[in-house]
Amino acid sequence: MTRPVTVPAGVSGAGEPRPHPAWLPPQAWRPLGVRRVVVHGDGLLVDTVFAEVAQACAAHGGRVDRTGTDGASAVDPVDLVLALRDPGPLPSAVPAAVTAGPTPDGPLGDEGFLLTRVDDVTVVLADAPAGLLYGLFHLVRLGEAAHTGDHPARAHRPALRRRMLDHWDNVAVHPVMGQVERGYAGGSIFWRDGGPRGDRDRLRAYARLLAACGVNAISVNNVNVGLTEARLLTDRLDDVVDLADLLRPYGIRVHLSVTFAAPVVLGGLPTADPLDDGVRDWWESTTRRVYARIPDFGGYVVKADSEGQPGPFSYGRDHADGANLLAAALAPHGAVVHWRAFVYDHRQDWRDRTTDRARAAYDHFAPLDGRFADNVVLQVKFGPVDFQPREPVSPVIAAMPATRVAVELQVTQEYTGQQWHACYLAPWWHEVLAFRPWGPAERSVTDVLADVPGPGPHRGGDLVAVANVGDDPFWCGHPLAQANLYAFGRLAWDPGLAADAILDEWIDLTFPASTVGDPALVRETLHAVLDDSWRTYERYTAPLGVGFMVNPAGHYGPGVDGYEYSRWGTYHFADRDGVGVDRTCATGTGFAGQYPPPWSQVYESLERCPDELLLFFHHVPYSHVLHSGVTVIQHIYDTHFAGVAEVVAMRDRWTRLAGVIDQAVYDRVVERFDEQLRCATEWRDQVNTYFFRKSGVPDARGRRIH
Ligand code: GCW
Repeated sequence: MTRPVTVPAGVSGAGEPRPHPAWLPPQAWRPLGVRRVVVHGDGLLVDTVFAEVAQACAAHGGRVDRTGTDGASAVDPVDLVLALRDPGPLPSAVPAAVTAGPTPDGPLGDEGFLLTRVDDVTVVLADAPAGLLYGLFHLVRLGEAAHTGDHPARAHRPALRRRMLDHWDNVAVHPVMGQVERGYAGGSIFWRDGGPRGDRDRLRAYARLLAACGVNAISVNNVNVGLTEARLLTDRLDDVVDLADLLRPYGIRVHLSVTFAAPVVLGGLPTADPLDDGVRDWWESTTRRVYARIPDFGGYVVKADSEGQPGPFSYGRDHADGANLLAAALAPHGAVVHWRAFVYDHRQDWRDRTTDRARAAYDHFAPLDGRFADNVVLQVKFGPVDFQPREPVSPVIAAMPATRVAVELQVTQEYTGQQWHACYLAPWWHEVLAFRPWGPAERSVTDVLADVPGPGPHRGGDLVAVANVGDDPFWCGHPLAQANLYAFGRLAWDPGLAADAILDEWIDLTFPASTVGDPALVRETLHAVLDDSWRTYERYTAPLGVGFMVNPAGHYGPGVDGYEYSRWGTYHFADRDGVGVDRTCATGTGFAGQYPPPWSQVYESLERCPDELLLFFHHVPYSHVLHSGVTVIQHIYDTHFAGVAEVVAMRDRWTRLAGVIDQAVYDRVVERFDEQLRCATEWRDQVNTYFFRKSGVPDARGRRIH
């Protein structure tokens, strides 16, 4: 049973180091905590709101009361009201002007809230407890501004209904991938050495941080499901119940990654064939048992027929058969299955030029559009290959108008510096979400996910990301990687937010002015370091969208030919004359033709293809002149020298914060910058030398190439 929450007071469980407060330090609560506050309404999440306000007031000298059913309270006068509109009368402290006015732009829904300020009273109204919780965190974000001047009534609602993090955390330590697959922040916050980790304070603190940026769903185990993890669905369900209880007070629903072979490996059935009645019954009864324990369980995440995971192909069935099987078991409970579209041949022969991994998701799934049940969410990686620092947006998003789609981002920095490199990813995600698959006058990716009407059917969907959190004291290894987690939640709530505005929010919360020596310098430095850091990373790594020049052992650092003769389908085809993958319809793999016009034509055309994606779509000679006016080979040299110079500048900028911010944060970032510079230099030298040796073309500016 879930009890009302005890707000984490900053002290962690026995023997555990206290984690960094991230974007909820006590000082961020001060503007709210000095007020006279009334909380009105019932329910678990209203209890959370009350507990949060009470803690803030206890710390900062304010007062809070909860109204009775008659709307009366002991606090009078009142500066702030947080109230559910239903049931019963609103607290008398709500100014008449607020109650009289209509809600701007329609109903508030399950998670929305209305914020206004008149007659010196700030009012947050919601129709459901989650709305009140999000309203509370919005006040924290606004700080003092929430309590000054007049605010015309404004409704706030999330653009996307599910804002979800997938943890690739293993219960049992995997011999190769460890406790967290592609995790760069220590161990798992959920699991340790085969069982629950048991740090309940940290989990509560995590739930709270996530709610404060808008996340409302978590999958708690890796999509590669081992035998131990499979059992979370059955005899290890208690562990999941426990997590659900901890996360629920912050409006977060738990999801599980399950293995498609569960009926065989857990149920002892001879088959997992999706059309078999026994298999269907097994999933239905197993799912019923989950709901008996976790009534608000979110659903399943499935990686099937992918990188060795079992799936419907083994039974001659397709992925609509597979996904619909689980969807049918979940439908009576109002839940969804996130079915991943990351299906490709991971045993490709590098000699085979007819197979193109980029094509695979579309080839598998586009023909199935219209066959998926309403509660299937097809989870598509944002790009066609694999979370590279630069890829075109996946054509699958536009190809499946009759299917719900979730776009999957990667907050964990598998291919973007593994939380040793400062790489603020919000500008990149913003670009992905703003992409208009049908051309500039048509809907964007956000519109597709948010269910904005357009021509043809449309179903709406989710934004999902692979989490970057572990048991590290700074949560993310790199303290500045916290900004990525925060930005993911905020973009999922409001994909229209600008990356630099999100960074400002994060700076204000994480480094409150009262806690740092020189707030203006902190802001200026963090912007200087982070605003362009993704592009800097791109500059010193694989050029012009070609991707996958990483070291195959761990995906960190350069390995230009590391994947060139492998089975993974990620090649750059560099030779003495040129580099890049011909994905045109005219002479290549035809991938460009998977886009609707105008993008199919833009990408097909050597002249029109954007520079940053040139080598993703075309194989060109080193002498090819880019739109920027320089040749491909000179671009490679220039960007690699520039990228490293930028890292030097970032590192130098950071040192200005010595003595200005928290010493531990400062030191950890210094350590990370030293490594980023070492690694970026290695990237520069290996990439430049590689292409100099291949092409024989010297650097026009005569810089040192080894
Ligand atoms: O990017 C790749 C990773 C794998 C991961 C896979 C996936 C969980 O290298 O570690 O497996 O993607 O998304 O399933």
